Amino acid sequence: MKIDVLTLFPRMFEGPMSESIIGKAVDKNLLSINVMNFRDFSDNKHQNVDDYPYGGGAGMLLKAQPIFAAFDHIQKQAPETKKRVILLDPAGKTFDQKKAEELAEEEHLIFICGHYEGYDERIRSIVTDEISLGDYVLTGGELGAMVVIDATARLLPDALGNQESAVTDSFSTGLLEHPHYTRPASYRGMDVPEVLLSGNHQRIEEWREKESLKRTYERRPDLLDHMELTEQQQEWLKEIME
Ligand code: 4GS
Repeated sequence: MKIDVLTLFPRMFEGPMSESIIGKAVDKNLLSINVMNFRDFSDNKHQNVDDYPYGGGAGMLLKAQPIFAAFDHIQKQAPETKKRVILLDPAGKTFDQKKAEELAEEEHLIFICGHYEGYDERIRSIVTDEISLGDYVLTGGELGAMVVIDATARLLPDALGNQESAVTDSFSTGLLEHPHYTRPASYRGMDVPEVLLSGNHQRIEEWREKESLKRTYERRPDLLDHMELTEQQQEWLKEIME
């Protein structure tokens, strides 16, 4: 997968995009990330990238010109690839695992990170996806882009080592994860549930599934609304609710 990022603060990406799983995915050539300062594409002698809003009002807006010029440059470098152009914006659709799975199928992603009050509306004409991180205000789109890249890139084939698994993750199963324990069996008076020490794999699996369901019901009942539960799960859920 190829990723281009348009930002005014390229250094923000240095750490997060070179460490851990994402760093390894880059090293393994599963992923290449090119971070560009779109100020370099300004046609203005002061390299301005923002301007006052028509009609007046508070704050500055990101100009269309530097973004279009940077986009043209990318288009020229890779004319053949199908591109998704992602704008980080609070007005976008809230990012979720389903979106990460969808983006992980793509060949080429371009992220546009704004700073300022907003974007010249015409920028949206090259955008395919508007994504919001959530209902809060950030200083810019950079952290949002990094979150989307992180969640997406770890889903690329071979990005995760044997130590991690995308299959049992919360949200890919539809349920939150069951409680986990590691050694010792007793710590500060808190004991590991007996079933996990029993060696009975069928009982363990059943306990985990039930705990998963229980945790989801208690903490994120909204997740259950969109799920097809098996007969067994429906039975357990009834038990849990009583
Ligand atoms: C978000 C968000 C955001 C909006 C950027 C005000 C600076 C700021 N971007 N998800 N101007 N939430 N952007 O708050 O993506």
